[in-house]
Amino acid sequence: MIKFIHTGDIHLGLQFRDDSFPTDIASNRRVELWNTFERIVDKAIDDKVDFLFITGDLYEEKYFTLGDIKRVRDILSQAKDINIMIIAGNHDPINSISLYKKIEWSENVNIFNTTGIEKIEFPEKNTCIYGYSWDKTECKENILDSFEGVEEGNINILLLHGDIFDSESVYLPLDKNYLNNLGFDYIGLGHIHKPNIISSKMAYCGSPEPLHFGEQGEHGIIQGQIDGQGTNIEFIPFSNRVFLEKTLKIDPNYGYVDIINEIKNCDDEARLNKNLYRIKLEGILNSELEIDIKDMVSSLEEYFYYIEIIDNTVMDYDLDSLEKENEDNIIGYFIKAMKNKDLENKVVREALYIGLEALMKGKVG
Ligand SMILES: [Mn+2]
Repeated sequence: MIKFIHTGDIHLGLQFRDDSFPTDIASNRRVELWNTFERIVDKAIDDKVDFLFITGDLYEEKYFTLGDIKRVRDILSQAKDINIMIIAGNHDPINSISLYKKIEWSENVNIFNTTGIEKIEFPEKNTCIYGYSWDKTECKENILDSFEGVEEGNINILLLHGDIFDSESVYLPLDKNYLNNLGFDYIGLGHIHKPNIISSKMAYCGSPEPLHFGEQGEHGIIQGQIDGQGTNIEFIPFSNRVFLEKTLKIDPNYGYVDIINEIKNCDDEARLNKNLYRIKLEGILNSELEIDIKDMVSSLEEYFYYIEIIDNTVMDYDLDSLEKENEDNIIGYFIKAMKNKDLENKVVREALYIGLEALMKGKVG
């Protein structure tokens, strides 16, 4: 029987500069990547697992320093009884100039480092681990072409950093059914940041800490066990924070305070203080309300660890006077035309507001 933890796509060193984050949130996030990486290694030690798999993109080559890779080495060396198996991904490819090659690793760390699939054997555990490391930032080769198959009687595990969802991907396209039929007891995948259990024997671990609003919901690690009965894998939420996007529907009866309250009540207090929120406001705004999104964010900041607001609302209009004021221009014609449709119909009414919004902006601009 063997026990393992599967992680990957940690992206240590990521700067979070592309996001709208203020510097304190960005630097916290960088620290949190390191802390979560350490927590994963600590969990592997506490759970006395046999293997820790890291399936690519452990770090961001672009930003990583020799000091950083030594820090990785020191963290991993503490798990001296755990076989740590690392494949390189497209963000941390292993080649002659790679940081992976600049230092001496402790004996428990195994970094896959040949072209093609490499096999590392653990006879005392009756286990063979196969892996493929990237040596460049794009890869379309069929690396499994020359694969000769697994040895029956062993526990066989394959580690790959690639894409099973897009056969045209330049990030190592993989065929799920083909992989399934290779006879592995577990295939640990990296590259896709959303955790995804593909089958009882194959999973994307996902990034343990989500990296931006494109990576919403729970993130964590895969924990597994393989014995005579077969393979058992489970996703364990492990991230310090999650990214959440919420859409709030505003109607013309809402005042400023109503909107603020609605946003404050979008989740419970403890979660607001912990997670990162993107609030999208939609619907029709009372024409007397003047919303300054910056002010609104400032007044909400004490309730949120991080909040950003996207305003997609449209203004409510006094249609009759607006029509009168614009009888001879396109705004007036548009209102007249829309009034001939059913304005009680929600879709028609929204189309009217969106159209008016665009026309009024054109008028002002
Ligand atoms: Mn990645």
